[in-house]
Amino acid sequence: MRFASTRLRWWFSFVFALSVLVVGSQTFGVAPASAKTHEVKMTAVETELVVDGGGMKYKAWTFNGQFPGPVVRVTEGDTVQFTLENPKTNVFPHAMDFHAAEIDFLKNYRAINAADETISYTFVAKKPGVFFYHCGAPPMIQHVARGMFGAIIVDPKNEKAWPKADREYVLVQSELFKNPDDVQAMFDRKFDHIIFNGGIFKYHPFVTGGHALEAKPGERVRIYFVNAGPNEFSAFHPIGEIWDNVYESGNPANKLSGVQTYVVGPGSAATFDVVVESAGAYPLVTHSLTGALRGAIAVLVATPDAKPAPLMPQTPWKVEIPQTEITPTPAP
Ligand SMILES: [Cu+2]
Repeated sequence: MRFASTRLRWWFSFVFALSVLVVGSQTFGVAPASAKTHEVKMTAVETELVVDGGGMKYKAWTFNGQFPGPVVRVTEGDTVQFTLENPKTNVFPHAMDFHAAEIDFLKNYRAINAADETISYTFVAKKPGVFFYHCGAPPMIQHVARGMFGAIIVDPKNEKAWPKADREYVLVQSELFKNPDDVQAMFDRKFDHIIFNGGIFKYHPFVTGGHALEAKPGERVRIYFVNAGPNEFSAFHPIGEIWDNVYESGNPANKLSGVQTYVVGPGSAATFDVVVESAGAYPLVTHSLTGALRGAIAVLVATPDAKPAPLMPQTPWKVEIPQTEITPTPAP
């Protein structure tokens, strides 16, 4: 009961903070042509989340109660004013490391205690792309394995730097260790599952509770792909298709064409464009098959009826906290 009320209180304060952010950015936002400043606040939340359609619970450590954390989206040249809070309802120290930032690690990425401590820092997102963010509190391998990570998209300032996407998704790959306290298993790479967006076969339509990612035939589908690790490499491949373009770290300047499989190491990211030629099913997998067959299959279904979808679609098993995207997409 205490847990429920704490959580409720946290949730209301989060919704309030978010509405202030959203309203603030709409009311006081500067002209679209110039760089913006985004206030991004996150709260470390140690909580229990469901990670498969059978209701399996996992003692996750999260940003904002989400596994992965919220997608942060800014434009190249924008400033991010970031604050992390570690409420006293938690037990462990936590921290935040943004791979999109170029700032002093010692000063900014230090861990803060579960005593309502906060840490704030500011960075300019100078390079476009898709970047990993994660908790760096020791042991970092455990904080990453338990879910303290997410994606930040830095859209290129020049929209014409690459083709316009018709549809966009974010996929974050990670390893799931059944016993979240077994740090030795993490060092020994004894993972039980490889998952996308915090769920085992979350986007596999043949699995209970799973729901495919959708697109219309002929659409350019852009996948912002992050590999959280903590240890395994991803060999990202679209079964039945070929990546039209792959952009290393999501930077339009790093363009590859006609790629079957592209390796994304732990702590790295890339942006994948696929134009689905015809209606059908196209499983997106890590072709490291021990990972695919233990959870890392996301089926992209091309159908003329495909509806608009959020960047990180949620499935029926994830109902307690709706997904949020912390920073609104900048106006064109
Ligand atoms: Cu942490």
